[in-house]
Amino acid sequence: MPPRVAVLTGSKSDVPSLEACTQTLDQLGIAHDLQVMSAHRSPARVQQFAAQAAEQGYEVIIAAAGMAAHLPGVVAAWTRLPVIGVPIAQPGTTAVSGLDSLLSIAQMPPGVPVACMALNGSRNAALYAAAILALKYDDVREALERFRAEQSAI
Ligand code: RP5
Repeated sequence: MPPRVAVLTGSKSDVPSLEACTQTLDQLGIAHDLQVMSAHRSPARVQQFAAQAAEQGYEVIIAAAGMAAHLPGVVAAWTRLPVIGVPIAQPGTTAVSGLDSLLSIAQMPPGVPVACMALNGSRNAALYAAAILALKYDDVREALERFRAEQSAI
């Protein structure tokens, strides 16, 4: 099955913070792939990916980044697909405890929205992507309903 969700991240160093995201997508049976690209260090790659993402078959993009976290906003500028941003705060990498990445993602200007999750909230990014896909796909809706029922039973 071709990936429905692209999981992007600004650095290899962010990848451990995305394990909860990819595990949850796996748990829900949502095909996805993970790619590292940076709005600052590899801007041409970001543009190329985002501008072609819809025609490649992706339906939702999750973009995670830390510090001046411009990746989700730049991706959103190049695609009409819904973009879910995950601000990353790696221990010791940010002098302002992640407030930099949180505000960089939350404070998008009008016209180019990005859904902003909690700091390191990558599991919720997967669940939010699932909620979007559940509007269209019965298998995702059923998987999400099972997940919510199991969560309520605990
Ligand atoms: C951001 O800078 C990345 O998303 C990462 O969270 C942070 C540090 O990146 P590295 O210096 O570890 O590559 O762009």
